[in-house]
Amino acid sequence: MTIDRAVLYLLAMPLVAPFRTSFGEERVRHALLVALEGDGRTGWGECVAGSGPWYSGETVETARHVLLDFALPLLRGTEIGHPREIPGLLAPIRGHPMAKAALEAALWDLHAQGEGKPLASLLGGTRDRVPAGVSVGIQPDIPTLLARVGNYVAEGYRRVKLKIEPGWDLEPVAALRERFPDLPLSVDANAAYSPRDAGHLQGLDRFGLLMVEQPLAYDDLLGHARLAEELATPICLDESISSPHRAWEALELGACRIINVKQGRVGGLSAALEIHELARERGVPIWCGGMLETGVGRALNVALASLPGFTLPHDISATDRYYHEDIAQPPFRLEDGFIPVPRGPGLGVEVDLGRLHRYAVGMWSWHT
Ligand code: OSB
Ligand code: MG
Repeated sequence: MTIDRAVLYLLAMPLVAPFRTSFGEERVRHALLVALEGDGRTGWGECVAGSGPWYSGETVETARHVLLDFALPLLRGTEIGHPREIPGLLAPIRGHPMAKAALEAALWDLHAQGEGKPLASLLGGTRDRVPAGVSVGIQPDIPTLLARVGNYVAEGYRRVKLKIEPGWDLEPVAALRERFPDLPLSVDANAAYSPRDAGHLQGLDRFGLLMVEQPLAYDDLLGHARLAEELATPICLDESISSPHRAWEALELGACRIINVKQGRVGGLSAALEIHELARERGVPIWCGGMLETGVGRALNVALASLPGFTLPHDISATDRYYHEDIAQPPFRLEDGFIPVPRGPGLGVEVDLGRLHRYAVGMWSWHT
């Protein structure tokens, strides 16, 4: 494969409902899409960076800058045999994992289309559907929370993850547990607590949660290892796992028992596959996280989640949980609490160019 042209699209996609986490509220998801043209085909990748540097240091604007001014020029005129070569080719760029991952993703789509195979089978996927969980933002009050979760449960979601922060933790979890005694339930703090909160977090132990996700700061592996000794609830790390090496360190330290895998956060699909291997060798359960992706990013997540080491329900929900109208077709739908893995070549979804242009608030073209 050689890349002839790249087009970057910045989309502003209105969410069906505001999504609030401990780091802020989002009403419109800004998504940076990468379209790579080569060998007469177009491959699509979605950058999972957000509009501000809250979840990670990257933003859609830093990603656009790094892609156009540094990453794409590194690939100029290069014959790429396989998308696994991308991390090596982009290695001169320090950091910016989400920007790099978007480029690698588009190359995987191009490669899979060229082979005429679904991305899932090229990655080594073994499932034809993946269990769907739903991530529930911080709600204005407990009745609203119970109503919202009640709807998701009725739709068939197999696990509910509640966003928590100081002031919105033990009470909403107790209310959910009381209303839904057998529901697989987890919580995600997005780094909102400090090591001094260990005693308070022990209050979560009586609710039989699957896990508590990222209670402490993104760069505090040792703090998580110490907290793990105080908690019965397993710790899952998200923000802290920025690479396969960091995953290894976290497991060696005992900082987590479960890993939330997001290919964007770890620098691409190749890195995500390495973490999958590591987790399998060690018998560590992993699952696929989400970043409110459009159907382009979700198609890739579904493909990744079809690998055998992904053993827990994912933050992969149906399209209508995020958007009234998605730029990718067909929408992802829940079937008995699962999302079917697309069967078509590449990502297995089509980008609707009319919708793409309707939601685009910026567009940049790059030529070799
Ligand atoms: O921490 O997992 C997170 C969304 C944006 C940023 C961080 C996170 C999330 C989610 C959404 O929880 C999960 C989804 O896409 O369904
Ligand atoms: Mg998280």
